[in-house]
Amino acid sequence: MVKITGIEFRNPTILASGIMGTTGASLVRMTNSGAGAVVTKSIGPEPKIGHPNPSMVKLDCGFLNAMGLPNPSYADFVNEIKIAKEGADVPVIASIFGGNAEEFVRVAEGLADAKPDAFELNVSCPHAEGYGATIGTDSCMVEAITAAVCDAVDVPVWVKLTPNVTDIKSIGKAAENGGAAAVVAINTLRGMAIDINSGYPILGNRFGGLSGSAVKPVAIKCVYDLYEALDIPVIGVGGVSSWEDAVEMIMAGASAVQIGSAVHEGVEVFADIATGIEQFLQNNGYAGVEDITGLAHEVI
Ligand code: RRO
Repeated sequence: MVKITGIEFRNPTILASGIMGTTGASLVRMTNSGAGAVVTKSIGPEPKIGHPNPSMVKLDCGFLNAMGLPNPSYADFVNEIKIAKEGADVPVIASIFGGNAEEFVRVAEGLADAKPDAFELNVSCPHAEGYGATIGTDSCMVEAITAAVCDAVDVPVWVKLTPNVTDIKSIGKAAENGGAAAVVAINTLRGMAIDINSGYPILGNRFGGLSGSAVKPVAIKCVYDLYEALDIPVIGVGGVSSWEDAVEMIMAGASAVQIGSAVHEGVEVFADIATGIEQFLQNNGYAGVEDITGLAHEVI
């Protein structure tokens, strides 16, 4: 059991936004597979089809995606969160996006009826002009949006950060100053793949966001830096596919880990990782995840 931002989780594994989070039923399936909490696909103010196909490509080192924030809008999605809340015995977190503070607030208020346990503000999609790609690199906007949503809702607000910046600590500080209860790091790292036979970039959007094992060291460093800079919890995400990866992320400073790309290998990943962490803690005489959160900072 872990408690973060006042919410109790049966284990420190959380389904990351974007994977298996487009319906209430798929969110419930993830909780039945052992996830300690689930985060929805990011939901915005208007229906959005997303970028043209191909919108996802599998690489040796992970996935590149440019889905383009496809979603049915908050008005249509609110019922999916209700279904998830009814069927899930773990916290359900609503990931939301918008182009400005007013849109973020409209989406949060529109979903509040479904009683999500927290909101995760997606200010970090790497390939969505006008949404994450620009917002998440601007500390003033991050602070203003976070403050506006915190004012409008009565549940914890988490802010998901982009690694596509030179100083993630200052963006994390802006989220903290705005009233965020936690930061989540990292969203995907901007990248591209080219088909050498045609010479064309493979993704319909030409570039996208990289996830999976390739980004794990980037995520570890971001979590490490944020843990040092902030007083609020850091939730780690990026390339975690084994309990060893999760322990590494926790030692960097994470209070819990989100799992995204690895879910494509099988939904057992949540139970496997949660059991592995538990056994590691027991074998080494630790009482809980808190005992090893940020441990890497204590080593001289
Ligand atoms: O939908 C997407 O293309 C997407 C989003 Br919203 C995001 O936050 N991160 C990502 O890699 N893709």
